[in-house]
Amino acid sequence: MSVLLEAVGPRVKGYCGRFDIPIATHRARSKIKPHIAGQQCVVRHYYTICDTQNKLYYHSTGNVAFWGTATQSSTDYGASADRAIDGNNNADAKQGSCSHTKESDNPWWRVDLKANHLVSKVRIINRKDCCRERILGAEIHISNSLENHGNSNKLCGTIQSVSTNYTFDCDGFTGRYVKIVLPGRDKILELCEVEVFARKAPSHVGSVNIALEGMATQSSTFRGASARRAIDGNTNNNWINGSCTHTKSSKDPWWRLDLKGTYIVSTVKITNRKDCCSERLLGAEIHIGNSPENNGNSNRLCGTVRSVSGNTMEFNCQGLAGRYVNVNLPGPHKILTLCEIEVYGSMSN
Ligand SMILES: [Ca+2]
Ligand SMILES: [Ca+2]
Repeated sequence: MSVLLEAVGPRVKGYCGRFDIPIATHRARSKIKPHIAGQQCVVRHYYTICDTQNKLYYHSTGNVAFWGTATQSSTDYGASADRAIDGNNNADAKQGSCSHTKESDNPWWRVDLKANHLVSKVRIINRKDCCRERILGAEIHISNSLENHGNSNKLCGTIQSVSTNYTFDCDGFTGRYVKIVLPGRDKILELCEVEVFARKAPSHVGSVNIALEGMATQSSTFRGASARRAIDGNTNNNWINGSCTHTKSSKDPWWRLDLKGTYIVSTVKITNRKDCCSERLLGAEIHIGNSPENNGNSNRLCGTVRSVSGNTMEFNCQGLAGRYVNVNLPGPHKILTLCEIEVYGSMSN
């Protein structure tokens, strides 16, 4: 089988055309060198490969799971984890291209993408010759570390119906590991293929407060206490000093920061008002994403204010990506006051 290659971008030199590579075995790795930063190529059939100086390289915009390493909690019938990333979508388990754990509690499967990636979609091919319902309840987690066995990470989705394949929109998630967990007793996890569509994230996550460069708005403004005050670089949290925002008392008030580009956010810090009324912020939610829908309040949730004090609170957003950072306060008759919002992250390129 051959794969049609086509190159874009000025950095790609050399031959690009129709290559005969052993995709028939779907394990061409030994012949293909890993990603080179800055190189841009596109390819059909999920394989993103380009040739320079007689070496094949790929650019991680396609199915990057294919280039990862897979592992699982246990293996039965020799159906190893890497069968789910062999590039072969054959869903008849007897054909030898599906993974299979032993019957066990909370079985899992995981692919290591070898670097932090900005994930857009995860596609899962289920077994179809039998046992399709076994996959029900499986969860897709994306994380950048294996701390706490990779379970303290972000949930992209849960399989809730019996089908032959599933596509999950994981836009806004970044991570190196994609893990599929099947919670429950005496479960068997079988995956015929897992495809992860993603591109490589910058290796360095900034330590600069990017909020300062953004533009702030809010649902309403009380007595001139504008949205801008939460990004004026001043964490003074005494209202009288004029560096805290204040909406009118209203239903679901919100504050939004427009970063004017997509950033991968590691941390958001909120400085609450201290001279009074700290409890008003209870239940406030931080959302991050690219959608302006619902004023940005429907983007992915980074965290919720569960306890308040007059001090600065820190939220780990674990690499959620987006242009908008929102703080909204669900409920009737609410007042949203923020003395400072700091956002730490990097441009996603
Ligand atoms: Ca397979
Ligand atoms: Ca301020």
